[in-house]
Amino acid sequence: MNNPIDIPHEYVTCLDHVGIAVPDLDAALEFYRSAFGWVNLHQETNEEQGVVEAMVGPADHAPTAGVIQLLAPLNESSTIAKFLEKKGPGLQQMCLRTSNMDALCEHLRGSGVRLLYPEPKRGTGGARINFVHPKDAGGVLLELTEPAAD
Ligand code: MC0
Repeated sequence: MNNPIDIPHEYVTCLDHVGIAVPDLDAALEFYRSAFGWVNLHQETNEEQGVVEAMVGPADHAPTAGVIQLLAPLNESSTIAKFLEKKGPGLQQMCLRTSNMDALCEHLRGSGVRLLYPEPKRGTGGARINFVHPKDAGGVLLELTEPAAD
């Protein structure tokens, strides 16, 4: 890939999470609890994204260890409702964490990679998020997240 500005490896710090579309959040939480002993680390509703989400992992998970994000639709027009209708439950996205969203987005756009939003939107815990179009990321919906400072 063309690399017009001198970044990115130090700005992309870890795999933040993989996102799984689920029709029933409680049932999915129970599966990860009973199968693996993983717990609900964080749950919130994101109206703009049309989801109820739960981050699931080991109770003592390290801050840079990737977790699983369970995504249930908030309503019928939700992206997740459409995904469930078209593809059924399963892996919907993978998310990389960045320490500099603006520089990363500039780099990607400069490389011809399509981002879904002109400006980052609000994600989990007040993070700034954007997405690489799946057609430009090998068929994977690739989320980028810059966690909130606190
Ligand atoms: C669609 N495609 C996918 C895909 N969704 N490929 C891989 N993974 C996915 N999740 C493929 C389709 O199969 C199709 O390929 C092509 O992309 C275009 O699909 P489409 O049917 O025209 O488009 P839509 O309407 O399905 O929209 C796809 C798009 C949408 C990625 C634009 O899902 C979107 O805006 N996603 C970003 C927001 C989001 O996912 N929010 C929920 C998570 P073919 O070959 O058939 O042409 S919220 C979240 O994650 C927040 C809370 C957070 O973590 O902080």
